[in-house]
Amino acid sequence: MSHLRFGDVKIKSTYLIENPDFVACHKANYVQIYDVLKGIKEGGTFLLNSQWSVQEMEKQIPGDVRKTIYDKKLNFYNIDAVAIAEKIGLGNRINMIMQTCFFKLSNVLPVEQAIQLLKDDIQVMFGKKGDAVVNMNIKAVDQTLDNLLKVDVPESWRDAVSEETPADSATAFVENVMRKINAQGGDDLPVSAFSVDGVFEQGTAKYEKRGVAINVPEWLSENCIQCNQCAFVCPHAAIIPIVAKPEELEGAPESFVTLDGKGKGMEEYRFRIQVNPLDCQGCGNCADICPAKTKALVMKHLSTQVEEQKINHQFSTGISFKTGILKRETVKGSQLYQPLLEFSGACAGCGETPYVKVITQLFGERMTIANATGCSSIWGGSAPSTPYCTNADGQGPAWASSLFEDAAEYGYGMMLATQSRRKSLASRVKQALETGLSREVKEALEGWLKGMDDAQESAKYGFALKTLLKDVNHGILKEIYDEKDVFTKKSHWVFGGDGWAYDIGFGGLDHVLASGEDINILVMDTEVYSNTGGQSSKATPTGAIAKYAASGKKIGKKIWAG
Ligand SMILES: Cc1ncc(C[n+]2csc(CCOP(=O)(O)OP(=O)(O)O)c2C)c(N)n1
Repeated sequence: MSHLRFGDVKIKSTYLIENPDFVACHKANYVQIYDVLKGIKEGGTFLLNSQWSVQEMEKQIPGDVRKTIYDKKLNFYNIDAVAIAEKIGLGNRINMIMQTCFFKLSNVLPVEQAIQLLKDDIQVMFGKKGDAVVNMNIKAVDQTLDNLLKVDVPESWRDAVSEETPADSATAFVENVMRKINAQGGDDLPVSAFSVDGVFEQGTAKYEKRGVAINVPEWLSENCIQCNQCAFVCPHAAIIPIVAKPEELEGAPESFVTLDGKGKGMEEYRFRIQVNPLDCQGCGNCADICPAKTKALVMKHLSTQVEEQKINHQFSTGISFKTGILKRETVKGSQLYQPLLEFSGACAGCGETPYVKVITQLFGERMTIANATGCSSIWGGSAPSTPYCTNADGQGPAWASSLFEDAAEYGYGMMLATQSRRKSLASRVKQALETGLSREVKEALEGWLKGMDDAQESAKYGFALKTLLKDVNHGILKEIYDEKDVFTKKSHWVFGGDGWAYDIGFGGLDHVLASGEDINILVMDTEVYSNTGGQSSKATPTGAIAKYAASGKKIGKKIWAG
């Protein structure tokens, strides 16, 4: 029973389970992140999916969790479901195995009956995918119970204590809000913990370090051809090239192997591909794309990589991004720019995030984004953590989401607002140029006026003006300085999926395209409504079978002309 408070009224709710008899943790490292055993009943059952032996559990399961297992006399079971699934060919699909365990341990049905029902259900669920998939799932059910082990809880767990985790450099928001919400403690936060205007701190996904991948890439330096394609396709910015001057490598960990930079522009630099194992989701796209004759990336179990690469990744964050040495508009060169979309919680292998990531590498420091509802608004702005981040100068995409249907108009409004502010800025600059000015200020103002619609020129003269005018505290030059956030020409973007672009937001999109204004539109055409589970959109091709269009698509895909 829980109590929700509305002013002075207390409403009792009975729908939340606060004292479970049975808890299952399907991702081993969640025992380190969440209070998974909160409220579990004495003598209850705890099922863990892990590859740990009892000795390893001593190291991996936090002391307070081990003590709860001991104190509450829990029936503690472990199964290495991933090992079974991988052996059968199911990859990391462990749901049938975990369901079989649930029915064995929970006693809600006689286990034989439950297993038969599961197998019948497998036919219904996977029949369309063919016999091979059905048989693999049935095999998974059959191989479960022999591998389900009751853990003999050691006496020593009675006195187990959690080690203090060393504080990192996280901000107050991360400590006081984000971590609490992520640990399922959001209900306990007061309203005052949040900002009144709904603004969330940027770049906080990097503090999550979820470690959810089963396998992560290992870089084999000797095979690497330095093409950066692995980084280009990574949906999570969890693998990036490190380009360093030799002096930046002083104090590097021993395993921080680097190569001589290959190709024009790289002569003075050392090169390395750095994997960030705790933010990787294990999709394997990097290893698949690697074009080297003998692959330079191979997927290895997280536990074999994490210790060494965690430290190497940490070290790599101190090395600056080498912008300007390779062409920004190339696959290889773009990857030397900081992704301003890092470590989103998008699904492993997401096909949307790599496109957005590379756009942030090309334009991120001056971008605005109006985002339709859809997957991209979920991985782009899931409270409490935010993957859009800023560079070392504090510049990055300004992102907001209004509604599913109005993203185009919303972005158009952002563009018009900036355009009108810049127009008025230009007239102030003209006015100022008619007054007596120092030579430097005059040159900077003239340069800005001439180049205001050019990204590089407006940034260059804008930077000069910020320096020259920072101490001015009255008059027209102060008014100009106060508009410094629009000195640089913006890159305005509207993001959305095909459900937005072809169906629900099409009218606004058409209107904005017809305006001919300088606004960019990215349609992430996944050919279904991905975020709501796979309904067909007008972009779904004829005959395609989607989750919620089980009998296929009757009419053809809507095509954009021109
Ligand atoms: C007016 C309106 N209708 C329906 C929804 C529910 N809804 C949210 S996202 C979404 C699907 C988005 O699909 P798509 O635009 O293709 O983006 P994707 O998730 O595939 O990236 C729907 C139907 C909504 N938020 N607003």
